[in-house]
Amino acid sequence: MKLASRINSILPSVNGDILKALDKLANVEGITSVDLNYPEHFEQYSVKEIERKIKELNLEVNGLALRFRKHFLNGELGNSNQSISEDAKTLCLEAVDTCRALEGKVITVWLGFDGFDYPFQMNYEQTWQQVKEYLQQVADYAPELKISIEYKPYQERSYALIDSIGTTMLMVKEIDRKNVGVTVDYCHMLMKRENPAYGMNIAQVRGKLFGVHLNDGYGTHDDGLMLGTVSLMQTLEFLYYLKKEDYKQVIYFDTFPIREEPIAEITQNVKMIKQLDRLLDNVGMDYIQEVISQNNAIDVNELFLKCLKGEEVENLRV
Ligand SMILES: [Mn+2]
Repeated sequence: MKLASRINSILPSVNGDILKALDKLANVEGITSVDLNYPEHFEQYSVKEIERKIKELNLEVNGLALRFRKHFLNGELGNSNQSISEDAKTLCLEAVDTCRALEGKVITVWLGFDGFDYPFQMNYEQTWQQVKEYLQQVADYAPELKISIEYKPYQERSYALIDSIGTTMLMVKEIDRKNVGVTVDYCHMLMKRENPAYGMNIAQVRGKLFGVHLNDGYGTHDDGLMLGTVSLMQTLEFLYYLKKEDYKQVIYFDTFPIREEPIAEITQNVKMIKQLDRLLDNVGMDYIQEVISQNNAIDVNELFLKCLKGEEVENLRV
């Protein structure tokens, strides 16, 4: 199982020093991979220095995630000011170059500012086409990399342009490039009132699942809580489908420890995912498949009870 975690969780505890944050992250047992934000994580040290540190720590670079700052407040690739949307594309291409230098595989694009707050504010179709064409250009610039769209229904904007598994898959289909797919974020799915396993499975079975962000929350906000702590059964179902389809890519803990000691928090996420993975084995993948094939809520409830049985949980040690 390849696991990564949010570096920004650690940064405040190391005076914002990215190399020290990587040191700490690598010390967490079970963490194998790293996702860096572009450009924010490349402001203190050169790419070479970061690369050297990552190699020294024996971590694998999964990829880079774009972080668009204030310049893009009114939109990134979809900005109606063409000089700003061109800047957004340039930032994407720079991220591609940096990702190549670090031998990463995935560029994650979350367009947090491409959206609208008012009726009559956005030209929907024009913006859609513009974003589509820019993403095609980014994909064609980086045919050996995966370009993955991470959607979120709202926040930063009241409505995002790409807001759900449905609009993301439509965008991916219209972009029509093999190397463009989806990153699903569990909390974002809850915010859209998607059932995470279902939404993820839509992308997964079509070969378009390029990234998974796990966390938990109550559905209204991007709470970024430790995984499995609120919606345990939905998390278990999500992990069941990842396992069933033999997901081999990185799982990234996108959680926000604000009051918690970050390393302890990341450690809990690792422990939880390993425990839930063993629980699936213990309950039995075939048995779960059999329950699903019955399409019967009573059988499903029996499955829950089986998951809760003490003696089985007792056998589960990380
Ligand atoms: Mn995320």
